[in-house]
Amino acid sequence: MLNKGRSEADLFSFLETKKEEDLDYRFILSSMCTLPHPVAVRAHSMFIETNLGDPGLFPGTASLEQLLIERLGSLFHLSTAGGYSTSGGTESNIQALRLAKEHKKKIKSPNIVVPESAHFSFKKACDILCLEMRTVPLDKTLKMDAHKAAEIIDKNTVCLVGIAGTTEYGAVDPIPELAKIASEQDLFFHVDAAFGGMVIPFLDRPLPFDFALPGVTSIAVDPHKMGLSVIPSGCLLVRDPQMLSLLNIDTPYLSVKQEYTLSGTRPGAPAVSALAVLDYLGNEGMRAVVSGCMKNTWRLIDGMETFGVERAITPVLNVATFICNKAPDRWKVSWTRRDHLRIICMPHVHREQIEEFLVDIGGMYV
Ligand code: 0PR
Repeated sequence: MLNKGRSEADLFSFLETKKEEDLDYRFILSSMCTLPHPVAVRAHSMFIETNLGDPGLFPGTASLEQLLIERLGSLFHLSTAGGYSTSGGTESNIQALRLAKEHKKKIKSPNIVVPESAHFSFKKACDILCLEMRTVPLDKTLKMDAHKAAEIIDKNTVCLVGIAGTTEYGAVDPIPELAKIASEQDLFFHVDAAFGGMVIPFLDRPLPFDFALPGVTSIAVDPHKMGLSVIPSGCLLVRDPQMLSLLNIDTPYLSVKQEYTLSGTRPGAPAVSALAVLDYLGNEGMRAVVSGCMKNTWRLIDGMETFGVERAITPVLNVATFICNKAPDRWKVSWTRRDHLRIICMPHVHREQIEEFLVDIGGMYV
C-alpha cells in the first residue's frame, strides 16, 4: 500500500504504460473473446455501480437481466425459459451440474457424461462437486459419439453434457440424438453453447441445439464471446424456471430472502451490456456479424489450402483449424491438443487481417 496517494496524472500514465504491454486485439487470432461493441461499453459505464447480488436495491437492473434471459430464451425457442447472468461459461457449467446433482439427490456416487472435447471448466466443476467425469470418445469429425455416450451412461449418471461449439474446433455435437437419449432415460441434459449459442442461431442454416429439442434441460451461453459484450458476461438458461430454486439458500438480511446464484455480489453492468448489444443489433445485425465471421473463416481456409495447408476439420462455426506446425511470429495463434493450428475468426478479425496473415504464412510455405 502506498503511504501517500499518487497524482491522477502520474497514476494514469503508469496504467497507460502497463496497458501498452498488452497485445493489440488486431493480432489476436486465438481468442474467443473480442472487442466489446461500443453500445456494450456505454451501457457498462452507465450501470457500473449496480449489484445484482442484492437485486431489491437495483430493481431496474434486475428487470433488464430478466429481459436478457427472455431475449435469449426466445432466441433458443423458449421465451418462458428461466436463468440468470453469470460470470461466463465456467460458472454456468458449474451451476448446471449443481442443478443436475440436486435434481438426482438420492444418487450416492454421481457421475456425469461429457465428450472428450469438453471445456476444462467441467473438470473444475466435477472437482468442486465431487462428481465422477466420464468422457465419451469423439468420431472422425471430432463430435461426441452418441452411441458410445448411451453405453457409458448408467444408473448413477446425473447429467449428460453436449457441446454446441467446442472450444478447440467449434464442432457441434449431435444434440438431437443426445437429447433423445436424455429424454428416454429421464436424464438432465446440459448443452454448453458458451461459444456456439451466439453463432448458431444466426447462421444461414442453423443446427438444432436448443430448447426446441424437448430433451434439452439447460443451456450455457456467453455474451462475452460472440455476443460482443464486455467481460465477464455469461448466462445460464433452464427450461423450467422453477428448477433454479433447487439451489436456493437463505439470504436473510438481503432485499431478497433466497438466492440460487453462485456469486454473492454480482455485477449488473455486463448483463445490461449484453442486452444492449442484442437490442441494438437485433437479429439482422447479429446475422451480419456472424456472416462476416463465417466469410472470413472460409477465406482463411481457401487461402491456406492454396499453400497446401489442409483444414483439420470442415468447420460449421467460425473456428478454423489446420494440419500445420508453424505460424508467423507477429500473430497470436493457438494450438489444439491434437497439435492443429487454431484460428478463431472473431468479429475483431477483419478481412484485411486475414489477408495479411495469409501473406505472412504464405512466405513460410513457398
Ligand atoms: N465452454 C466452452 C465451450 C468454452 O469455449 C469456454 C471458454 C467455456 C465453457 C468457459 O468459459 P469462461 O472462460 O467464460 O468461463 N472458452 C475459451 C477457451 O478456453 C475462453 C477463452 C477466451 C480463453 C479467450 C482464452 C482467450 O484468450 O479457449
